[in-house]
Amino acid sequence: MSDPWLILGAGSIGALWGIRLHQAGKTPTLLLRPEALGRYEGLTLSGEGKFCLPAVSAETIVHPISRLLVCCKSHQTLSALSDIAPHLAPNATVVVVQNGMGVAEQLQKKYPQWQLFSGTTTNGAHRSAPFTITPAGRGDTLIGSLTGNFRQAETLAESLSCPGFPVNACSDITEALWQKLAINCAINPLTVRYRCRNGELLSNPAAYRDLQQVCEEFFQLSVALGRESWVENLLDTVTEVACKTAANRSSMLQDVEAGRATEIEAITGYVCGIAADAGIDIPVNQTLYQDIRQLHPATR
Ligand code: KPL
Repeated sequence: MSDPWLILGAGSIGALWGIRLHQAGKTPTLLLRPEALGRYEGLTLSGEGKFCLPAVSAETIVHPISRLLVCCKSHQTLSALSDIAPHLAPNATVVVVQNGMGVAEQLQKKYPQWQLFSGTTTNGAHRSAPFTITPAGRGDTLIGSLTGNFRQAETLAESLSCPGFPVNACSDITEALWQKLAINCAINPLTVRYRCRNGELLSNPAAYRDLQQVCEEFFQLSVALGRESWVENLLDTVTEVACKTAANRSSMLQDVEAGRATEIEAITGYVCGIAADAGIDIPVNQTLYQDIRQLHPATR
């Protein structure tokens, strides 16, 4: 039998996933910082109660970690992993599921010995207090290998899949990540600009004009990269997601409202970097990038 998963990042997605795995009898363990471990008394899921998943901190781990599911925010990942890297087995399996792009590639360069997988989820949840979450709509989760090992991704998807949190393997995870990046690029920064829920981006004419422009710029960039087939009908896709998640506050708006750093670097910042390298002008995205990174000094 394979080793159970350690989950790094007990935010909304990490906690929800952990609870669903725990309910399915897959015995995940939370990996917390020592100060968080001191406060931890179980995870609470609104409407369902308390779940006492085991939790450890890296310092107290006896055996090297062989399977790590990383659900922390993109801007926290590199430093969190450099703290725990000495506790990982040399060929550990590491699955990184978060918004944005770019972090997994950096991890791959820094830790070539790990078996690295990347993932994306449309499962919704928000954290109302530490270790307390509310689910906000069921979605799909895809994981895949950045180096294309589909068989291994299938095995991992099966072990991470559970009722209430289905996981599938994806043969081209870069395409799936690019599609989710397009959605986050359109919705997240604009919900911050207009301080609104996702659905209001469709009913506010100024916000909707911006949404159209962000999508058009993202599409033009995709054309320049030969990825246009990945984001055909982007505005329709974004409109559908904004409708389905109409009542949600985007994760970026939640971060801004809570005074936390946002994922703007891994979302719009990543796209602006790619556009600059390709010599493509994306002014609406550029302005959003500058505006949002100024909101929280730690983002810079
Ligand atoms: O992924 C999201 C987020 O808020 O980060 C969307 C899809 C925009 C849903 O809120």
